[in-house]
Amino acid sequence: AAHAAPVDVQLAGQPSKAAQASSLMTPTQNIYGRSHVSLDGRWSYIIDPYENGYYDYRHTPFDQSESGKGGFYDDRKPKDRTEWVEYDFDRAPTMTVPGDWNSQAEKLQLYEGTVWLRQVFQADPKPGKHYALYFGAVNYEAHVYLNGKKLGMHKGGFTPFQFDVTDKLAKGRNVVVVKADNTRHQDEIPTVNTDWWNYGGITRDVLLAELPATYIADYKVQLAKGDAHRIEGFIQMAGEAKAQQVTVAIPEAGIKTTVRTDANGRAALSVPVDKLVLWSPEQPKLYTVELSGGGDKVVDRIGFRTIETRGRDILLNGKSVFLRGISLHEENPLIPGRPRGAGDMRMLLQWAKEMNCNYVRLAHYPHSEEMIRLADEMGLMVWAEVPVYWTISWTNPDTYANAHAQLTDLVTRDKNRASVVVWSVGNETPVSAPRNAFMGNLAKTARALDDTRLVAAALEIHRKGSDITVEDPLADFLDLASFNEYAGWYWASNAEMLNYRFDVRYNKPVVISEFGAEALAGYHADADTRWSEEYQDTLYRNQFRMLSAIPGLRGMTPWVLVDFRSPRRQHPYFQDFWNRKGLISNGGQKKLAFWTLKQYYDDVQRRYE
Ligand code: GCB
Repeated sequence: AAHAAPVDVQLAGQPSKAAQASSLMTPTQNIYGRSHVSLDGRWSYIIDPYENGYYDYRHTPFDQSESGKGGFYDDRKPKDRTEWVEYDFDRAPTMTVPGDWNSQAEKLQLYEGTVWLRQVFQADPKPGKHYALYFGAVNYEAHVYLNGKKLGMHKGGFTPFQFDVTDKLAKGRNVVVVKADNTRHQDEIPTVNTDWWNYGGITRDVLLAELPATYIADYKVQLAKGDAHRIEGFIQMAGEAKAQQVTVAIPEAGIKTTVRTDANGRAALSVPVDKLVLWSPEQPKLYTVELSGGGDKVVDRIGFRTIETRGRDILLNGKSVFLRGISLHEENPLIPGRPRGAGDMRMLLQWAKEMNCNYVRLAHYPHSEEMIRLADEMGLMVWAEVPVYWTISWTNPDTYANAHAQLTDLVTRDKNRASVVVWSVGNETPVSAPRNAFMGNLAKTARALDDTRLVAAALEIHRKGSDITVEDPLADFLDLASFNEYAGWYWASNAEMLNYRFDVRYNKPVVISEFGAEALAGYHADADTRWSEEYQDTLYRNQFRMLSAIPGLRGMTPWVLVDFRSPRRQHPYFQDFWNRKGLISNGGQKKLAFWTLKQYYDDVQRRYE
């Protein structure tokens, strides 16, 4: 024990106060619209594969010891030249936040494990204000410390979380340390097996927000389900005096209404409206919405539209619409890595617009809030999804609770975004009784949280002879018949696929959530040669022929906008860790099928006008 770090005695099974305490709070709605400073920039980091900064040499967490001391979150310096300290953030390398770590150091490209990140910032907390430390996303498990004290832990790589730091901020110098761990586990969401890169780190913005003593914590301001003449929603106040008069104003539309929140800070909102210019891809109208009350004021940009299904039709603002979509990952292939700002995201969405899309599937996890706000602005409808993907631990109640929390956080964050028209509760999950219960509950949850949007999941197909069917009890809970089908790629070839036909028996709109083929940009051959642009292009043409025969076809999101990184893609020449199903290469080069899909969408658009 001669070289053990100083630890305190801890009684077995009794976590200290430090370990129990958590300042986690529900993220504030529209955090970007609140007074804040950004803690983005260069953060110092320490790679810690053995979690040496978290556990002592007996593998007891330092923060479960009485003093809570000894971990790297102490950001310790030797007091003098005699003292022993084996880490030093000041001499450690730095990386950009927001940004995944894999793309920022060679040592980290394939790394899965713990990295410590530290930022130093100045603060001047004022009495009577609330302070919140907000993280847009950390993949996957984050332990956050402020000035050596633990604020709490959060799991889930794609949803925001926030800590109340009102009594914890120091005047002057503050140190925030994050232990980010992207290790995959079977019982987590997502689980161990995915077809995308497990980018680790602080992948979205970090903000310190200042809020008044009483403040508007959350609100929903949207059209009522299927009713273009009524705004419905709620206001949620938090802080000292929660019962308040709150005014909601949309000056441009001549709307102003006042509600009274109850002792819990809650008020329902219901306002008749007429003559609103409705949001649509053709005219993505956003209104300035002002909420004020209790000494707080917040301004948002909100669009208003209705989305419904009727039989096999999808109605946007009461009019039949075809979802001309494309699937995409939240990855900038040019880095390659997670987008580091709105410019990266705009590039991706602009590519979709160039293909004449009016819709995107943001697969397979919640993309950043900025992405959704851009979709609002650029006029793209959105399918938003939680990473309930493939073989989840369906019978583990903790796993369900985690999926439920991620879905709740997604809906909570994006409920005011007109662009979001579909909540997806998962992708390609194998039918079984426990899975049906798990995902059925998620679908009910999505609907209970927000009944103004469609609820869907990407289902799987079955083949019987030459018939392709979709038989999934989960469909009863869903608004769309959506499924992934890899005709021409994982089964059958270009030459064979037209011998099959779809037999989709649901009286629901059919929106194909995926099809596709891999092609290495610039590799040219005939339409029967795998990996060639011609193969991919012909597969798209064949797909259009097959799919056009489905009576209820109302949209599609082929897989995928851009080549993306995946550890599962190991062909040394054609793939080299890239899934090549992109219509655009990782270098930004458009493949033949890009133009073919655009052509198809141009034709569809003409038919729907
Ligand atoms: C799928 C998955 C997607 C994969 C894709 C593929 O069905 O939903 O995540 O990347 O197939 O390329 O195999």
